[in-house]
Amino acid sequence: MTIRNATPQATNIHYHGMHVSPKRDHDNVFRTMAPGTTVRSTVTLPRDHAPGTYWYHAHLHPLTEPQVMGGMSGLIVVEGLERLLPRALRGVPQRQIAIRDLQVDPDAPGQVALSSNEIGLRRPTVRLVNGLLTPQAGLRQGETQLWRLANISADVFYDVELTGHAFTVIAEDGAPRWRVRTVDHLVMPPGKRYDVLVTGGAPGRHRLRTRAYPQEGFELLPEAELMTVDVTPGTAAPAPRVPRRLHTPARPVSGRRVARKRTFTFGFDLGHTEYALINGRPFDPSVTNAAPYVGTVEEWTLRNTTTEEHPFHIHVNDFEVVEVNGRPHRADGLQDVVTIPPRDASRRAGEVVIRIWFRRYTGHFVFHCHILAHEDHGMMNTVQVRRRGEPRTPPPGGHAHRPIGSASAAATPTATAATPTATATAAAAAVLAAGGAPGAATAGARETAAERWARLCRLRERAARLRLV
Ligand SMILES: [Cu+2]
Repeated sequence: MTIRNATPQATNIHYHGMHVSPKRDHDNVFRTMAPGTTVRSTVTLPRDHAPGTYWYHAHLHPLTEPQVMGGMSGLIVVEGLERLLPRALRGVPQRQIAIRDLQVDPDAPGQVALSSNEIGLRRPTVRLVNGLLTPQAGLRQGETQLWRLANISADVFYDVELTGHAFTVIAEDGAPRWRVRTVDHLVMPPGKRYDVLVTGGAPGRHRLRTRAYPQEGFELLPEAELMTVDVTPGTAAPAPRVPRRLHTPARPVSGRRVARKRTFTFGFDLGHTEYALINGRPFDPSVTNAAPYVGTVEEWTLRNTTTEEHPFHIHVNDFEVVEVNGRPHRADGLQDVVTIPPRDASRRAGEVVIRIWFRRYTGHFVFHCHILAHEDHGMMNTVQVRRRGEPRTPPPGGHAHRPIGSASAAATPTATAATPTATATAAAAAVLAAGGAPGAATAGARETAAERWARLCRLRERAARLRLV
């Protein structure tokens, strides 16, 4: 792919969920693409790569949240999922449903929040599907479609349902499931994908919507309509039978010998710009936090000492969840995003135990909280997968690490990211850098009247400069 960075900010690209090399010009988030440059990016998929829904997005610390919320993302479909289905379902129509949101400043109509300072975790947010406000889709009664649901939002969870219908989940995070389940709603943390079969039910107007979701640290996320689905009369055929188990290249890892155990504790230290911590420290671009050997399986305990949920995501390799809050968990398949539950009323940390098989690829990559505001404020660590005898080394250089808010705005940019395979949302974005003091609208912080006034002045000044008003 050829990627032209037409924004005034540095950026880069991550291929979320894909089992590909993290080195050189592959899935390398330590790379920095300078403003105005055109670079190449190569992704080579192994033959046994799992088919399903993936996505790409900007991943430059600490600008990931505003760049992803600004729209620098899109879907990637690795073809072949339908080949795992019974013959009758192999040709079903497919639909890509990329869900994200943006914020409009109530005091500056028409202004979209495009920097960390402007994005308010406690502000109302407008939900979009494929970049559109409540688009419309059609389905015939009795007809089955394959829907590729993806939450490509920067920060917020969705609890997705289609009124009067059920979802038959055949893949999660691009990994076909061993066990197929039919459910009436799907909680989707940022970064999560589900490939589902939907069969047209009663004719009439139905709604794809998110139920209200009580995401701690955010305004109560209200119920919101995402898409209108008109079911036209047809044959009231029964939903096609899907085998309860799929033959998937995503192999379980829970039965394999564990070479090493590690614990990572996700916590907050509010009052600092870098308030989101792992094992007591914010992200340090010069430190490799874990260096497992290639080919081994490790068991990681992910602990959460905060009152918020944190969706853990790791690059390059999927994992299997084996335990949640001390109880054994029977996974339906592999995944690349898992929500670590918050601490309980007695302040005992939430806990998820996962097993990861560091297959095939050596090199440096990261794991982090996929609430990108948390990631930008420090909740990220570096992993180096190495061969035996290979030394532990710091992450590759060139990784920008400026405090949030220090970049400067220039002109209205547009970015055109190359489109691997298929794109559901526009990969273009206008991303502006923040001009003011950091942290004004971040988690937990209530803005004072003076801060709010200063922020609005900065916003208006910038809007005037860009001739947006
Ligand atoms: Cu988090």
